[in-house]
Amino acid sequence: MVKNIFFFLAFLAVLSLVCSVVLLVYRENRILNSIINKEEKKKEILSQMIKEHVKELLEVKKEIPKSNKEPPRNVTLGPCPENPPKLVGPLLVEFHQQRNLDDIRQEYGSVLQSGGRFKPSDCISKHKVAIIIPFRNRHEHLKHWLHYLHPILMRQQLDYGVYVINQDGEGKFNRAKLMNVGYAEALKEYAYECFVFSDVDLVPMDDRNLYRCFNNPRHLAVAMDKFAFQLPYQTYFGGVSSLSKDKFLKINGFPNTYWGWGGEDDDIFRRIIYHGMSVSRPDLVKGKYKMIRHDRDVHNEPNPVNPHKIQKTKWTMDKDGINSLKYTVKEVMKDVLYTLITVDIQAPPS
Ligand SMILES: [Mn+2]
Repeated sequence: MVKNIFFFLAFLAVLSLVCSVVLLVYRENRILNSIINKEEKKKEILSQMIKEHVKELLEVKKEIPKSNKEPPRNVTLGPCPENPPKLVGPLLVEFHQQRNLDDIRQEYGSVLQSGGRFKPSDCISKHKVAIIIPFRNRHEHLKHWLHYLHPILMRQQLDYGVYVINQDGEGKFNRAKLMNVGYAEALKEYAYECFVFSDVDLVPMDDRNLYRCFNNPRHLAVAMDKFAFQLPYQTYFGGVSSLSKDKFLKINGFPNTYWGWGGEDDDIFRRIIYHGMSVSRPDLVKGKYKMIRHDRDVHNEPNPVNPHKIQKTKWTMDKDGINSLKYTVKEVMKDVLYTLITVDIQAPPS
């Protein structure tokens, strides 16, 4: 009897041992299986993610040439960065080669809108800039200017338009009055907030010289080759300058009464100082300019009256300016590279 009980107990012990071993092995297996399963799921998710990413990349790659020209309408663009990322710094500028308008149209026409208008395609520019060029009979210079300036202004990510203000007739030339006309005419087309006034024969030699407006009126052409890359005198404001719309209005625009060559830029400098502002400038490296060599134009002789006129700027500036501007538009011509506005500014005969 005792022997039987002992055998039974022994049997039970062996049975429970076997059971627990079986259970243990089963549990281990399950844990192992679940680990293996998890790993496989992870692998699957990862490979799915990689597949989708590659698909995305391929799609983006396909879209690039399209988005350069015309971004999809439903995509909201962000603001352009404060510092344009594609500037290259010093530029090679030369005027020996004859330029052909058709070549320049071929090169930049596809990214411009009629009238020499441009907006970056990949971001919203906060610089709405009208470039104003006083002009008469300088078509060769204009070709060089367009050839060099369009790509620079594009790299600077400006929302810009080019306005060539052509003085009609053979009377005395008036640079400052033409610039006033440019201001008024450009504003009829678009809500420009900044105005860059440039002579047609001046090309910047560094694209870091930004054609935009700053807190103060800005003189850009600080280091011209014809002045040995130096400022000719401390109050010089000639060649290329920029003023925001409100600063331009604050000084009542430019004088209308400087006929012939000289003095108007000094008058503008005085207007700025008399209105409590100062002039900002780039440094002499970024502010380098190359001027196209030329003889003095006919009907633009130095006017001996002008040097005396600037002595009176303080008393004349509030009545001679944008508030007294009178002119007649004769013709507006839209080229893809620029807008040409021919105006009668009631010039005295020369
Ligand atoms: Mn010149």
